[in-house]
Amino acid sequence: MDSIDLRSDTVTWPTPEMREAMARAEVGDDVWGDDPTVQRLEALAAERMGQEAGLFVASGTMGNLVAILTHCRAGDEMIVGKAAHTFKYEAGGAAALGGVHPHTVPVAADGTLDLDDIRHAIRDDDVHYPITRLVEIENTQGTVGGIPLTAEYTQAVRALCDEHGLLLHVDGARIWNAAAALGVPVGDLASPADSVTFCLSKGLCAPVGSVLGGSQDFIHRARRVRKMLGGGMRQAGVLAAAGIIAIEKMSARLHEDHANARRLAEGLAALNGIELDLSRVCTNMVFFSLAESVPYGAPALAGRLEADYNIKLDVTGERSFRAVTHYWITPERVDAVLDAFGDVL
Ligand code: TLP
Repeated sequence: MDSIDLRSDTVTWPTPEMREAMARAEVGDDVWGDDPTVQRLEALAAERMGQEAGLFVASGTMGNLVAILTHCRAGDEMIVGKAAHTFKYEAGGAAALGGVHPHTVPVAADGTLDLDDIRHAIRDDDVHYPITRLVEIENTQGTVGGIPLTAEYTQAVRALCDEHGLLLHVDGARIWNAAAALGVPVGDLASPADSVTFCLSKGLCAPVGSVLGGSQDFIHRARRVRKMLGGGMRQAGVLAAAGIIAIEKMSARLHEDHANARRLAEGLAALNGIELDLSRVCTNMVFFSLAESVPYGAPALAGRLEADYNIKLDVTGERSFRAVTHYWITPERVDAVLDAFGDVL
């Protein structure tokens, strides 16, 4: 990767080992249930998540949508964070394709949905109301800083769902980052849920795909929904082969991305003109902004860094940025970014 691309961990290229495994992958028609590599990936993912079964899907967005459509019927309601990816960035798919009504509650600075807010959002049985069916939480919570949600919090939401007969979905796009940051097995964060999605194609470096986990019965029903959405793939083993390496090898190195995020954050925080709260850097995301003293905005600075230094950043507002570290961002590249910021500011 020539550029220093910090826009997201979705930009990661597959590793040489993945490309090798993809070339050698044993394949079959997965819609017929014939692809042994997809089956291996689904079983491995389910085992690590502490779920009974897994389903390989094309993306995190598809995994969340398949989960919601499998759990809910049109007219049901899902309680979800106002800042959740599913609510903000999935093209309204749950409402458009499933008739599922999102009931949003605030996301706290620590990435959690307040339990009382969830409790108050749960509807009584009244003809005026939709039927509350599902609660969704996001781990790590991306928009508030890539903050990991603990196993204790996840258990508390589980208990609340049980009290009210509700289902729990975890959008665990970066749940492996959460597990690495908290130092717990990923199953501790994923197994309390009725369903969980995680992405192979973000920090884990696979080129395509996510896995949805849940009970045997849930995955059986989800498989039909995936087909309905056009997501039944054929010789998908070439993709699943990279996913197996993502889980077995790449999940074990995410702490390096977190250390690089901290290195970047500490370096940026020390520069005049940058405002950054170091206490919020927990995983592989660094959010920061330009101080009032800087006479230009984020788009101009990002343009300059790209044109002159081949550095790409995610501009999140007039004066704000997100930088995401990943496999292709080494400590040397972090230092090159800090030098470039030092020159430009
Ligand atoms: N997030 C992307 C963008 O869409 C914002 C990113 O660069 O962070 N859940 C969460 C928490 C996500 O952050 C994302 C992608 C998804 C789901 C969707 O995954 P994909 O892109 O595979 O559909």
